[in-house]
Amino acid sequence: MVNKIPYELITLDTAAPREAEARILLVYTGGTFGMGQDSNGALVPFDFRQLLEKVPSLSKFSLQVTIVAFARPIDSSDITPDHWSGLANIIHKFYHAHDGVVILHGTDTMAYTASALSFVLQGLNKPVILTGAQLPITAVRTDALDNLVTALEIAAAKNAGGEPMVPEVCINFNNRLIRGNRAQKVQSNHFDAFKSGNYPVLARSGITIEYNHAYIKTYDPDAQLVVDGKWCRQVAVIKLFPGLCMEAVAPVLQSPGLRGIVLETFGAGNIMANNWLIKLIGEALAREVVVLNVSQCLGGEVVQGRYKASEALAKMGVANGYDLTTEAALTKLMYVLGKGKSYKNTIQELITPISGELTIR
Ligand code: ASN
Repeated sequence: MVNKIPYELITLDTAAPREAEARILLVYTGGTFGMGQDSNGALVPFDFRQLLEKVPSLSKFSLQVTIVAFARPIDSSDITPDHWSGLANIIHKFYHAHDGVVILHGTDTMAYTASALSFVLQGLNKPVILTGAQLPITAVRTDALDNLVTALEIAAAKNAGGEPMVPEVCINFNNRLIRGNRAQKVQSNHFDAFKSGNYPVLARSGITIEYNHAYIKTYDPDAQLVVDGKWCRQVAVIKLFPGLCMEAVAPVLQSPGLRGIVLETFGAGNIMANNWLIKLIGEALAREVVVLNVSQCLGGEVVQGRYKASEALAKMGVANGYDLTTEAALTKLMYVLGKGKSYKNTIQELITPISGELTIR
């Protein structure tokens, strides 16, 4: 991967002159979290050199924090696969010298980035915790402080044997720790922005942080971090709805460069018994376009063949997306197609869990 994002490096030692209990890499990408008001009251990115001033409680931690702040912080609507690669490269570069990573990211596309990182960071055995905020750090009622402080504590947490408590990519938000590739943004107004419809919460933070150990990825001391992703961008999402017309989807399904489609179906994977749509999907499959079936429901899974309305998809060779979120399905499709494997192997890899993103019952 070649993607490099210009950034500023800032170090913060809240433990000095003692030795820090943990070394954390804190990557600031942008989003609402880091906004401050300029003299005219306009929201502008806040200067991370002032982090300790804005969050004095950080000095109670015994941490050595390396801050990598994007030179040009972005709203997460502007995140691209190049940023996923850039983030993965930054994590790889600083990995060995740190115990955990916290990424400050806008909430709008955080679930996509968390999913993408969970695939591209193969052999990860340290925490990578994404967080952000619904209100800027400078706002009186901000959720930024709680989210950041808890994310740092989780990224630094070790069990009695000295192993990282959560060696995987997660989102920490509003006192809940969620597996990154199971998360979806469900709220744009309230603090409770993320949900995981198909996988239990990995930790809840209240007076203490209670970890749900049975559902957290097991630590592998021998794992070696490898970052090797290329993203295939010739993909699309088609969301079914009653009344969907051929003029709207035919140009997508017939597009010559198309390599993959995430088909957001009804309920347990159902589609209308519509000849033109089934025919178009069949023609795309014949051109070796991968079609991955996920449900529009927040909870539950696709079971192709449970209803008559999904039988045709199974017979045609549409891949069963089980309980994948659309965010995880799309980023997985981009990641797996990017490897350039055969059609058969690509489909096999898509329906096999890579980092806990789907459950096969
Ligand atoms: N538009 C912002 C972003 O995703 C929203 C937020 O961070 N709360 O960058």
